Amino acid sequence: MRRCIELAQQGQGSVSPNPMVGAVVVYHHQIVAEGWHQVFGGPHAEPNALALLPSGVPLHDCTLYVNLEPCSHVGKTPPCSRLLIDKNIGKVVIGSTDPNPKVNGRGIAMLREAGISVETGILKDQCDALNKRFFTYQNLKRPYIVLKWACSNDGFMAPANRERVQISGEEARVMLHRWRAEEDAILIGATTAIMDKPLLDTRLAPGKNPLRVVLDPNLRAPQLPGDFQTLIMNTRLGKNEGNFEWIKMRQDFAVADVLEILYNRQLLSLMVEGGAETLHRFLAGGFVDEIRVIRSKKLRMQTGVEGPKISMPLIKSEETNDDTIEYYGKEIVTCG
Ligand code: AOF
Ligand code: ZN
Repeated sequence: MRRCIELAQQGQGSVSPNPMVGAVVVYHHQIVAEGWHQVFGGPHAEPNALALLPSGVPLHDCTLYVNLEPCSHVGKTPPCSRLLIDKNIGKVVIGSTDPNPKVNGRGIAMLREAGISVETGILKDQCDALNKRFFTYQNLKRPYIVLKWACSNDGFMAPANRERVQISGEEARVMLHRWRAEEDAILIGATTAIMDKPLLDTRLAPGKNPLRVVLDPNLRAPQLPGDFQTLIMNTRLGKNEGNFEWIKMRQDFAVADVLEILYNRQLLSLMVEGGAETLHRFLAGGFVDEIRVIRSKKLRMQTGVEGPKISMPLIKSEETNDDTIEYYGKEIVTCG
């Protein structure tokens, strides 16, 4: 199952809104074939693994391990459970059950009804953590939400005049770009868009650029630099111009309205990069799964815009040369 997780992770960044899935076939205690879901719309992990099975290996004497319940629905590909039944697999070992209402236990039931021995819940916590974004999206009908901010050693995000001050060091900036590549969307408020004019891209790390989302009810902010996909949530106009899309919202629209739009666009995850007011709105609504704080080791401000109070437990912290990276969450946030 650990190998399944490793394989699955190779789909990171190219399978969303699908989950990351890896599968291995074991014959006489040895892995004889492996596969993973590589790209959205492409074949699932199980057919990819079975396609590489060496000839002469009898599948009815093999066990297939997979970190997510094999699917039971006809989607972009035929159901994996059907394939495993037709190929006469000996046994199936599963990590997480699939919360997608099209599957949700039916894959396991199909296999069992066909007389196949099925074991479930193996390394379940790690398998659930691997697909925390997909699970949150399916179960809560909203993207998985990471709140992120950088602050001085004494907890200030910006000086009182809101001028841009470089808080985090080089290593933390590279880390942030890696984080961005892991999420489907990045969101900021109008004040941050006006004061920082951020690119919100991933130029310092490999990986795709996430969709950019700006909350700008009264269209106060100039257009963000860079020609990347961008949504501007506002109350004035709806229009499309190249990569930029203005979405007209009702007056006094709430965070929940924004999340509903992101959900309908099948965005599994969102990183909120500030500023303080936007972070507060997410926290006040309880729309948070994880918080990451980049805290400077040396910089002290004494006054300014304070970072939000955190009521989640500290899960771990990491040191870079200039900063301490604090991770807060409800549960285990790693899947290693
Ligand atoms: C599996 N194996 O490797 C994956 C599964 O649109 P489709 O047809 O690709 O189906 C997507 C759904 O299938 C996805 O939402 C999830 O429920 C399941 N993903 N299932 O048996 C896999 N990636
Ligand atoms: Zn499948």
